[in-house]
Amino acid sequence: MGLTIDWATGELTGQLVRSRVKKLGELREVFADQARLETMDPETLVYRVQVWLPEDGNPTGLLWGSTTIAPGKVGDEYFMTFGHFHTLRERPEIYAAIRGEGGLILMDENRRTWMEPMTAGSVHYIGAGLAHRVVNTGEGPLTFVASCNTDAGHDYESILRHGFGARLKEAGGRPVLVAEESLAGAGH
Ligand code: S6P
Ligand code: ZN
Repeated sequence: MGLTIDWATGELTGQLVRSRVKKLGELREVFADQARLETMDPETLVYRVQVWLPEDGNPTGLLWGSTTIAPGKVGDEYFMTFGHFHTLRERPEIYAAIRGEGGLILMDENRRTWMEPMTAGSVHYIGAGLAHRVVNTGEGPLTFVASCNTDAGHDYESILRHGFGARLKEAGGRPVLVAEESLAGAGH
């Protein structure tokens, strides 16, 4: 089908592959430390997404994607994806990490939030109705592949408004999932 993946880097090649990048300036709302963000270059590349979409006209076809998140932090919060629910909440997704170290943050509609560690070879089933975001806690790039139905859609608006229920931050040299409630209590 004219699509290849380089398993070392996650790079997709093929005529139907579309690529997009997210820079720090487009992710202002998702990081907690706004003062620190102001001191950083908004052109900093945080992640790159490649998606292959089939052309079979099947409304519930399957897409194949690859995302690479650069290493980095805004203050003590690691670089991460924007995160989203699927517009069609019943649509699940599968992620599989191919390099790097990090965490998949999952959140249900009641804002209950938890994390699954990601490392080369870990496979993650994102059940229906769960918001998902990936965080790079390592020294190098974190890459994962993804597949879900092409009609799933992205609901970024809910994340923009309410965020996730917890953040992955560095504390004492290691990643710690910190509940937003306690952040609010601390005056953030
Ligand atoms: C699509 C899938 C991924 C993400 C990508 C970037 O359903 O979950 O391809 O789009 O990892 O994340 P985000 O939150 O910016 O779409
Ligand atoms: Zn998704």
